[in-house]
Amino acid sequence: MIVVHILPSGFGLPSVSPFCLKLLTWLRMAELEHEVRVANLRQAPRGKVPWVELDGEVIPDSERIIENLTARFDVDLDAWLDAQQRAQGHAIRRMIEEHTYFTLVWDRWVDEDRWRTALEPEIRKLVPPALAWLLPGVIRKSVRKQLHQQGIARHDRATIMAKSLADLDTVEAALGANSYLLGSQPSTADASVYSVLASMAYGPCSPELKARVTDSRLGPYCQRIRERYWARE
Ligand SMILES: N[C@@H](CCC(=O)N[C@@H](CS)C(=O)NCC(=O)O)C(=O)O
Repeated sequence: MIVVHILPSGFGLPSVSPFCLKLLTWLRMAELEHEVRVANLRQAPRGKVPWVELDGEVIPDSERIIENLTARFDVDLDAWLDAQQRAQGHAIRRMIEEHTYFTLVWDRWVDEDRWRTALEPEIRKLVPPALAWLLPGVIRKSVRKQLHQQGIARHDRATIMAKSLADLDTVEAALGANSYLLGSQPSTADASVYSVLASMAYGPCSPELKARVTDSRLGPYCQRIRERYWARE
């Protein structure tokens, strides 16, 4: 059995972590049975979620996990793609995971509105009650530091929003009139794109980013994936 270690559900999402939502969505796309466990981050093999255990092996990193499971269970969601589609999927996935994701994290953790109305109250629920006055602020400080090191937090809010919106414009243009990112069927790139777009559309998010997803072709795209894979949630 594949055992998946993830951050818990929250904000109306199956996991508060986009990378966990990506993996969970991919597992549903691939129809692979799995058991979900709420992770203890101190046990995370690379200090990050998600990770999986399979036949005594511990595999970190959503991309490595998907490559590994694809080979092991012979379920290649991308078998129908030609080389050009693969390249497009890869480029968009990297943009979403290595850039758009960080604008979302900034929006959740640093923007005062989101912090006060959504993040701090949610984290208070997840930490031991005796430390609820302390831990949210400590975790926020550590996330701010990570975002500064990554680079995104060195910009002002307007610049971060513009950068995020430019990525969403790119995803919408790439999607065109397709049902899924690369055509009429889902592929691995959809799991990744969905995880960040759904986090914006259904979770706490700046109004301008949320509207950019919900009030465009990206809105029905998210709904299509949600209805197909998450209707039984
Ligand atoms: N490249 C990794 C990224 C995973 C990642 O950044 N996970 C975040 C949650 S969305 C995390 O574990 N953050 C905790 C931390 O950095 O302390 C993957 O694809 O799994």
